[in-house]
Amino acid sequence: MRKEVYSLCFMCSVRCPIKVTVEGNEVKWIEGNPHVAGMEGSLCPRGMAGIGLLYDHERVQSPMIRTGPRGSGQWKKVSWDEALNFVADKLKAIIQKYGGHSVVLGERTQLSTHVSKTFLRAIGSPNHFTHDAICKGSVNTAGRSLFGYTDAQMNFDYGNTKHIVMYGRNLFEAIEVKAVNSLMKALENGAKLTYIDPRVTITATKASRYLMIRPGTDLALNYALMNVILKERLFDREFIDRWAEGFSELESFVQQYTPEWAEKETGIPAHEIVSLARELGQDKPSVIFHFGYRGAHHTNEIYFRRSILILNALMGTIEAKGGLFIKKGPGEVGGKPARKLTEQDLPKVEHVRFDKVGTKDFPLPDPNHGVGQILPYAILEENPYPLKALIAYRFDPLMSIPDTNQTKRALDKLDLIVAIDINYSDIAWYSDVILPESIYLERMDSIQQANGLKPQMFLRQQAVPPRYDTRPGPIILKQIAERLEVDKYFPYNTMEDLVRWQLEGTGFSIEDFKEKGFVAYTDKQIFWDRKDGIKFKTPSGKIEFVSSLLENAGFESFPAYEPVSAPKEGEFRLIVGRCAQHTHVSTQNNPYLNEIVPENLLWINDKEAEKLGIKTGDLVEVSSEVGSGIIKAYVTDMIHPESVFMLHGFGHESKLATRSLRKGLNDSLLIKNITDRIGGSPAFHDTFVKVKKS
Ligand SMILES: Nc1nc2c(c(=O)[nH]1)N[C@H]1C(S)=C(S)[C@@H](COP(=O)(O)OP(=O)(O)OC[C@H]3O[C@@H](n4cnc5c(=O)[nH]c(N)nc54)[C@H](O)[C@@H]3O)O[C@H]1N2
Ligand SMILES: Nc1nc2c(c(=O)[nH]1)N[C@H]1C(S)=C(S)[C@@H](COP(=O)(O)OP(=O)(O)OC[C@H]3O[C@@H](n4cnc5c(=O)[nH]c(N)nc54)[C@H](O)[C@@H]3O)O[C@H]1N2
Ligand code: SF4
Ligand SMILES: [Mo]
Repeated sequence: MRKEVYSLCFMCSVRCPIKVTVEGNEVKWIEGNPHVAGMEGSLCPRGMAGIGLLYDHERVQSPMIRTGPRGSGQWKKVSWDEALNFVADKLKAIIQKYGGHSVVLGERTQLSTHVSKTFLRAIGSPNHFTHDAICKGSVNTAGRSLFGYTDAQMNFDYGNTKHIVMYGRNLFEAIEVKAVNSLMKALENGAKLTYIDPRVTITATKASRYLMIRPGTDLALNYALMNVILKERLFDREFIDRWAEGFSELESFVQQYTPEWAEKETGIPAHEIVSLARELGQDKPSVIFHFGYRGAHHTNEIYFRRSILILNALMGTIEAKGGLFIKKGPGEVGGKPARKLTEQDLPKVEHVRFDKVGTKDFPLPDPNHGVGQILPYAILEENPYPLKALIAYRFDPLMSIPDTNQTKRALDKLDLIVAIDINYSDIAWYSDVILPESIYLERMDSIQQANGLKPQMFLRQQAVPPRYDTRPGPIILKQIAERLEVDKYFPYNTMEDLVRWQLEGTGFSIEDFKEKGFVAYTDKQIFWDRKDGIKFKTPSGKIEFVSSLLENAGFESFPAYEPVSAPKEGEFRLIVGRCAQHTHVSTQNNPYLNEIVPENLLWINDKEAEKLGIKTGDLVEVSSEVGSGIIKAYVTDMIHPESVFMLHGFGHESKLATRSLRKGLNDSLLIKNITDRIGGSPAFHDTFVKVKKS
């Protein structure tokens, strides 16, 4: 029998709504949910490769317990009872001896993150962290410092924009399907795209203006744009008068940063900066300066992300058609959101977090997410206290935290590593126990509260039964909790029970999701009134150019610009990023995606390559202060001479993932683990490397 199941893709975290065609227990086809505006049936390459994941015999098929040394690949296949008892017994002993706070759980934020947070609170640990800071911590902090909202609480009206500026936001390769479709439509209708990157990406090829910036100098460009915008009075005066605090401080600060000054720093001609500012002045307020995620990642990234948001404010884009909007929740229309387990009366935890977020040592990053890249330091230095167990849940610290060698040394100190994964990832390979989760097509998940211009809820509905001996994450965690006798916080036996519990009081039922996969609280788009209705969540209720968040913590709102150092002779600034065919470190072993992009290459500028005698296809050795490795070179004039580039996520070491084993090079082997101590992001692009023919 053929049926259609509406669900949510999870080949990456964007969670596009999908329609899955099922015959018997087989998935025959997956496409974008046609009922959802912006999806138009489309999916990205990874979304299509979900079928490859479902039928992949190289994913983890049953719980496994390691029998040889860590990383030796000696495993015993065990029953769920055996695996769960093993984990619970170890955790019990660790908690008894070192306290609940010695247990850390790190995960990529997902729909059931409320369950893992509850699990940690139940065992008395403050040490839950997500990927958020590692991905974009400083964007989050910048948003809170200016508007009182995190980046996750804002979005862009791509479809109606007249001009979008993206700083290394390589949207047409680092994909969100709805955003891509909407922006393509806007471009077809005449919108402009200004794209800034030291490297010519696919997005650069679709741009109306591409600026090959000197790596790391975007902040200088933005200060010069502000300089012109203020001097030539190109900003939205009415909006600024009504909503901004600290305008005069900003104005006097940027006076020194002229386009001529910025030309020397960025390599972008002064006249280009002036004409860009003037064009944006004409197109405002239907303008977007995308806050981005992974473009320029440096130790002062907080100020770069703030500068992007300040430009949005100056052009009055907030709550304008074709600009930046704050996501609206069900409360806007008198509705109630789905419940979360964390809303229960959970035990208080007394210890500070392992990363010290929320203390005066690290006051500003978002305590809802923590700062994951601090983990290796916390373990190695036993500061603030010894950590003994790590549960890695859909997160691979070995590849996703910079400096793999250091992370490995830290993991070696732990008494227990548990991986809740679907693949033989490098962390699964290095763990003591693997608890395999059913993949997204095989499980129901917690409700997705989708705030936006129209608040909605989506449901990941199970399309087919699990092919192998796997379970949904919230069931796995509940079953460990039972063994630790803290299961009273988990009022469900099945995923359906959990979802029904979440929906209580919302006025919606699980059956309401059958037809289209989502429910809407309203069918009208909600924009707030730009004259009087914007609810900024800063202490002043305004946009804080001079930020109380920063200043109260002892940081300046406008520190003087520090010039970006050029690499020494024979060195390059390493920059990294994504391609359309892979998700981070997850999909390199996918049978379809591996066939299309099997390995990463080192992009190197043609003139620099010539000096080093390097040709495309040559094997080269790349080395930094913290590691080195071999990779094939790709010689091109499409990259700035100061930088070399490689895709993130390759160079896997797990031998049970045979297609991706040792293909390409792991960027985390080379990148130093240093952090923007104000915003929380790792400084991914602050490592210099030497390159030579191997
Ligand atoms: N296909 C695919 N799509 C994804 C993901 C995925 O893994 N695969 N992941 C999702 C996630 S979690 C994220 S965070 C986003 C990431 O989205 P993006 O941040 O758009 O993605 P990256 O590929 O990391 O792009 C970084 C770009 O910044 C450029 N860059 C490096 N240094 C500088 C600089 O100094 N200035 C400027 N202006 N640019 C610089 C790099 O050359 C690179 O092109 O993508 C999301 N979408
Ligand atoms: N060196 C370097 N480090 C980076 C980046 C970089 O560019 N370079 N990018 C950063 C960014 S932007 C991000 S967002 C993070 C992402 O960091 P991660 O979350 O670590 O990366 P992912 O590839 O999304 O997924 C990690 C693990 O989840 C598993 N997985 C996939 N689906 C499921 C599932 O349904 N259930 C379970 N239990 N497991 C699943 C995969 O097999 C993989 O082992 O990495 C950051 N770290
Ligand atoms: S962007 Fe692609 S992989 Fe990510 S959820 Fe959407 S379709 Fe799936
Ligand atoms: Mo990310």
